[in-house]
Amino acid sequence: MTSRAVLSAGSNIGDSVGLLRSVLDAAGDDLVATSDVYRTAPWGGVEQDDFVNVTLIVAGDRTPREWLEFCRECERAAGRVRDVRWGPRTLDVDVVHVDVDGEPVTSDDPELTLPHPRAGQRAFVLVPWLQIDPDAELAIEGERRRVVDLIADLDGAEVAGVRRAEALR
Ligand code: PH2
Ligand code: MG
Ligand code: MG
Repeated sequence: MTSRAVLSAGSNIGDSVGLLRSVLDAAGDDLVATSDVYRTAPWGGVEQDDFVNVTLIVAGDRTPREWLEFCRECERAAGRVRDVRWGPRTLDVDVVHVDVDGEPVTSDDPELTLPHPRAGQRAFVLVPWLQIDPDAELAIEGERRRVVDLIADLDGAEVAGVRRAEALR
Protein backbone atom coordinates (compact mmCIF):
# COMPACT_ATOMS: atom_id res chain seq x y z
CA MET A 1 0.00 0.00 0.00
CA THR A 2 1.50 3.34 -1.00
CA SER A 3 0.49 6.12 1.33
CA ARG A 4 1.42 9.65 2.29
CA ALA A 5 1.29 10.67 5.93
CA VAL A 6 1.55 13.95 7.80
CA LEU A 7 3.32 13.47 11.12
CA SER A 8 3.80 15.94 13.96
CA ALA A 9 6.78 15.55 16.28
CA GLY A 10 7.35 17.45 19.50
CA SER A 11 9.68 17.48 22.48
CA ASN A 12 10.33 19.56 25.57
CA ILE A 13 12.68 17.32 27.55
CA GLY A 14 16.33 16.56 26.76
CA ASP A 15 18.12 17.35 23.50
CA SER A 16 14.84 18.24 21.87
CA VAL A 17 16.13 19.38 18.49
CA GLY A 18 18.36 16.31 18.28
CA LEU A 19 15.34 14.13 19.05
CA LEU A 20 13.35 15.76 16.26
CA ARG A 21 16.27 15.13 13.93
CA SER A 22 16.20 11.44 14.92
CA VAL A 23 12.70 11.19 13.42
CA LEU A 24 13.91 12.56 10.08
CA ASP A 25 16.83 10.14 10.13
CA ALA A 26 14.50 7.23 10.84
CA ALA A 27 12.21 8.23 7.97
CA GLY A 28 15.16 7.99 5.58
CA ASP A 29 14.09 7.79 1.95
CA ASP A 30 10.42 8.02 2.95
CA LEU A 31 10.88 11.63 3.98
CA VAL A 32 9.16 13.97 1.49
CA ALA A 33 9.25 17.30 3.32
CA THR A 34 10.13 18.76 6.70
CA SER A 35 9.14 22.04 8.22
CA ASP A 36 11.61 24.16 10.09
CA VAL A 37 11.79 23.74 13.85
CA TYR A 38 9.21 25.84 15.67
CA ARG A 39 9.40 26.86 19.32
CA THR A 40 5.88 26.66 20.64
CA ALA A 41 4.02 27.62 23.78
CA PRO A 42 2.59 24.54 25.53
CA TRP A 43 -0.91 23.64 24.40
CA GLY A 44 -3.40 21.87 26.67
CA GLY A 45 -3.25 23.72 29.96
CA VAL A 46 -0.33 21.97 31.68
CA GLU A 47 2.29 24.42 32.92
CA GLN A 48 5.59 23.32 31.40
CA ASP A 49 8.52 24.43 29.24
CA ASP A 50 7.99 25.46 25.64
CA PHE A 51 8.14 22.69 23.06
CA VAL A 52 9.99 22.37 19.82
CA ASN A 53 7.79 21.01 17.03
CA VAL A 54 8.12 19.98 13.42
CA THR A 55 5.60 18.67 10.94
CA LEU A 56 6.82 16.24 8.32
CA ILE A 57 5.41 14.55 5.27
CA VAL A 58 6.43 10.98 4.59
CA ALA A 59 5.43 8.63 1.82
CA GLY A 60 6.06 4.97 1.31
CA ASP A 61 4.84 1.47 1.23
CA ARG A 62 3.08 1.47 4.62
CA THR A 63 -0.44 1.18 5.93
CA PRO A 64 -1.73 3.87 8.33
CA ARG A 65 -1.19 1.41 11.18
CA GLU A 66 2.42 0.96 10.05
CA TRP A 67 2.94 4.74 10.20
CA LEU A 68 1.71 4.59 13.79
CA GLU A 69 4.21 1.80 14.46
CA PHE A 70 6.93 3.97 12.90
CA CYS A 71 5.99 6.81 15.29
CA ARG A 72 6.04 4.52 18.31
CA GLU A 73 9.41 3.11 17.28
CA CYS A 74 10.83 6.65 17.10
CA GLU A 75 9.44 7.36 20.58
CA ARG A 76 10.89 4.13 21.98
CA ALA A 77 14.29 4.83 20.43
CA ALA A 78 14.23 8.24 22.12
CA GLY A 79 13.61 6.57 25.49
CA ARG A 80 10.27 8.26 25.69
CA VAL A 81 9.26 9.64 29.06
CA ARG A 82 5.68 10.80 29.61
CA ASP A 83 3.78 10.90 32.85
CA VAL A 84 1.08 13.50 32.48
CA ARG A 85 -1.46 13.72 29.64
CA TRP A 86 -0.50 16.74 27.54
CA GLY A 87 2.49 17.14 29.87
CA PRO A 88 6.25 17.16 29.25
CA ARG A 89 7.79 14.51 27.02
CA THR A 90 11.09 13.56 25.45
CA LEU A 91 9.54 12.75 22.09
CA ASP A 92 5.98 12.53 20.85
CA VAL A 93 5.29 11.61 17.23
CA ASP A 94 1.66 11.68 16.11
CA VAL A 95 -0.01 10.66 12.86
CA VAL A 96 -2.06 13.69 11.83
CA HIS A 97 -3.42 12.70 8.44
CA VAL A 98 -2.92 9.89 5.91
CA ASP A 99 -3.75 9.74 2.20
CA VAL A 100 -4.01 6.39 0.43
CA ASP A 101 -4.24 6.61 -3.36
CA GLY A 102 -4.67 10.36 -2.95
CA GLU A 103 -7.75 10.01 -0.74
CA PRO A 104 -7.80 10.94 2.95
CA VAL A 105 -8.17 8.02 5.33
CA THR A 106 -10.70 8.25 8.14
CA SER A 107 -10.57 5.95 11.13
CA ASP A 108 -12.29 5.91 14.51
CA ASP A 109 -9.98 3.29 15.93
CA PRO A 110 -9.19 4.71 19.41
CA GLU A 111 -5.51 3.85 18.93
CA LEU A 112 -5.31 5.62 15.59
CA THR A 113 -8.08 8.11 14.97
CA LEU A 114 -7.75 9.75 11.56
CA PRO A 115 -7.47 12.53 10.91
CA HIS A 116 -6.02 13.35 14.32
CA PRO A 117 -9.04 14.64 16.28
CA ARG A 118 -7.31 17.66 17.83
CA ALA A 119 -4.98 18.68 14.99
CA GLY A 120 -7.40 21.37 13.82
CA GLN A 121 -7.09 23.17 17.17
CA ARG A 122 -3.30 23.02 17.35
CA ALA A 123 -1.32 25.86 15.85
CA PHE A 124 1.86 23.89 16.63
CA VAL A 125 0.73 21.27 14.09
CA LEU A 126 -0.98 23.48 11.51
CA VAL A 127 1.53 26.32 11.15
CA PRO A 128 4.52 24.05 10.34
CA TRP A 129 2.28 21.94 8.08
CA LEU A 130 1.25 24.98 6.07
CA GLN A 131 4.93 25.85 5.60
CA ILE A 132 5.57 22.61 3.72
CA ASP A 133 2.17 22.24 2.04
CA PRO A 134 0.37 25.53 1.32
CA ASP A 135 -2.59 23.58 -0.15
CA ALA A 136 -3.00 21.28 2.84
CA GLU A 137 -6.51 20.25 3.84
CA LEU A 138 -7.80 18.57 6.99
CA ALA A 139 -11.23 17.08 7.58
CA ILE A 140 -12.98 18.51 10.64
CA GLU A 141 -16.09 16.54 11.56
CA GLY A 142 -16.14 15.17 8.04
CA GLU A 143 -15.84 18.54 6.34
CA ARG A 144 -12.67 19.24 4.34
CA ARG A 145 -11.12 22.51 5.48
CA ARG A 146 -8.06 24.33 4.21
CA VAL A 147 -5.31 24.45 6.81
CA VAL A 148 -4.72 28.11 6.00
CA ASP A 149 -8.35 28.83 6.98
CA LEU A 150 -8.15 26.70 10.11
CA ILE A 151 -5.16 28.78 11.24
CA ALA A 152 -7.07 31.99 10.52
CA ASP A 153 -9.86 30.73 12.80
CA LEU A 154 -7.54 29.98 15.73
CA ASP A 155 -6.93 32.37 18.58
CA GLY A 156 -4.31 34.91 17.44
CA ALA A 157 -2.29 34.52 20.64
CA GLU A 158 -2.08 30.78 20.06
CA VAL A 159 -0.74 31.29 16.54
CA ALA A 160 1.71 33.94 17.75
CA GLY A 161 3.03 31.38 20.27
CA VAL A 162 4.35 29.26 17.37
CA ARG A 163 7.66 30.80 16.33
CA ARG A 164 9.84 29.56 13.51
CA ALA A 165 13.26 28.92 15.03
CA GLU A 166 15.72 27.11 12.77
CA ALA A 167 16.03 24.82 9.79
CA LEU A 168 16.60 21.16 10.58
CA ARG A 169 18.69 20.33 7.54
N1 PH2 B 1 2.21 18.12 22.83
C1 PH2 B 1 1.37 17.77 23.77
C2 PH2 B 1 0.71 18.73 24.66
N2 PH2 B 1 0.99 20.08 24.35
N3 PH2 B 1 2.10 21.74 23.15
C3 PH2 B 1 2.97 22.08 22.18
N4 PH2 B 1 3.21 23.36 21.96
N5 PH2 B 1 3.59 21.14 21.41
C4 PH2 B 1 3.38 19.83 21.59
O1 PH2 B 1 3.97 18.98 20.86
C5 PH2 B 1 2.48 19.42 22.60
C6 PH2 B 1 1.84 20.42 23.37
C7 PH2 B 1 1.06 16.37 23.98
O2 PH2 B 1 1.05 15.62 22.86
MG1 MG C 1 0.67 14.41 20.82
MG1 MG D 1 1.24 11.04 20.81
